[in-house]
Amino acid sequence: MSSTRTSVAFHVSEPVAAAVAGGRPVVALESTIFTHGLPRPRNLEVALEAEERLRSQGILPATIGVFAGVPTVGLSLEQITSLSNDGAVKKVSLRDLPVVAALRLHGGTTVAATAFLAHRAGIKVFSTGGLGGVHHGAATSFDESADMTTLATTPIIVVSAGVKSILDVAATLERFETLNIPVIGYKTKKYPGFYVSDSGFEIEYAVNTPDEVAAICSARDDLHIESAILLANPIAEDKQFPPAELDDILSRAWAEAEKNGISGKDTTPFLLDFIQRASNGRSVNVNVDVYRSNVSLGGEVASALTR
Ligand code: PSU
Ligand code: MN
Repeated sequence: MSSTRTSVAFHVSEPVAAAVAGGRPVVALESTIFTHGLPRPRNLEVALEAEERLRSQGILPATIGVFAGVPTVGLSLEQITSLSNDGAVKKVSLRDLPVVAALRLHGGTTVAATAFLAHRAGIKVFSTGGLGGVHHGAATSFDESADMTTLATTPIIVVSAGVKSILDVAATLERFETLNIPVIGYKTKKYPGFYVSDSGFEIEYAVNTPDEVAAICSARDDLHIESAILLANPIAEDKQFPPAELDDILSRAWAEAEKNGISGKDTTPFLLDFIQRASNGRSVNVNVDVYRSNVSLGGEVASALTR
């Protein structure tokens, strides 16, 4: 009575599979950013604009998420639209993938789950906004993002604007070091702080061209090193969120999270939402600018990798 298992663990769209097989440039995009990170209806606009931006650079976008239980690399326009409008969609990190798959749920994939699926599909570059990292108070709460541990074992390039100052940036950089995850600044040795161009922490290396990033990637692969390469791309100073104002909003955000007993996977969305409301939506504009720039740079790196 044995039945053959015809189901595959995940679905790669036809165009993405063809581009990967043909060595053409593809950039992976996550879905938590539009399911849990940005307010409606802006979330959908941003998700679609990111895809369009890549297409105009001659790069194939592969937005990744879980649709009706199917981890999907290369969500369709309809699928992205429906995930953007669905309030019940789960925030899916790597540990959640088998659960939402079996229960046939919708999910927005975090950096961890997206990187995992992108790599499995053969994609080499992934652009996001900000990475998860070590939360303040992690020494007692143990709240550090699975983004970090997953990236330690996932050989991909991740373009981000660093980690938000909602996190403990110093502790996060220490963890990247422990986990053998290199952090490379794009045209800077100042680690960016997502909303702000400088988090106040120095990193060791800077590169000035996508070709240098591609060379680092090849060297990693030649060495069979399995960790991700983090390319940190700062927002331009004239577009950043006013740093002093951000500090003030952040202290209120932490206090509010504590007061409301927010923990676990709810913490990051709660803090982001607080910042959006406290800044009257201005943080969203910065968030979108940061993301646009990371998407474009991801496209340039993906092109460099095909040269
Ligand atoms: N940073 C952002 N916006 C986001 C996230 C991070 O600027 O939407 C999301 C990403 O998907 C990231 C996740 O992987 O939050 C991290 O959540 P946690 O801290 O629960 O691991
Ligand atoms: Mn967490």
